[in-house]
Amino acid sequence: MKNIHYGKCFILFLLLFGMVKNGDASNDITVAEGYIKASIPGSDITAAYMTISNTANKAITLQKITSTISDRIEIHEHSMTDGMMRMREVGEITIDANSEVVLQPSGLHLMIFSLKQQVTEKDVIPLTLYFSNETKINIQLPVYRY
Ligand SMILES: [Cu+2]
Repeated sequence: MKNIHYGKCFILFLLLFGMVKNGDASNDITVAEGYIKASIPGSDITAAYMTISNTANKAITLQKITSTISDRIEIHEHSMTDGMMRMREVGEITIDANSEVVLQPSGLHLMIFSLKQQVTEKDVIPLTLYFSNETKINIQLPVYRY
């Protein structure tokens, strides 16, 4: 009877361990609520949004993004200049210690240029995010309609 109990505990331990391992490469960084906007027919650009959380006690910086659908992904920010909504490239995004940064329409976003394929609903798009703590995180983003 006791042995069965321990066996269950061991399986639970394996499951939990597996979940934590999935959260790699950096357990300090998690990405949630990510999605990509479906590309407009005839256009070869789109944007990706997500929430990046940093549970480390130091700031971590997102430095580079790669994907199979594009060789050029930039970090952009929308801002109001002279009453006009403008976009500009920002080299990186710093996520402060124990905080999160939200990438969203009209704010920070990942700009995806020169799409190699039309991005449509039901697609799942892989992105790799490279961080300053020498880790990279692979994510799979759903596509929502523009
Ligand atoms: Cu942009």
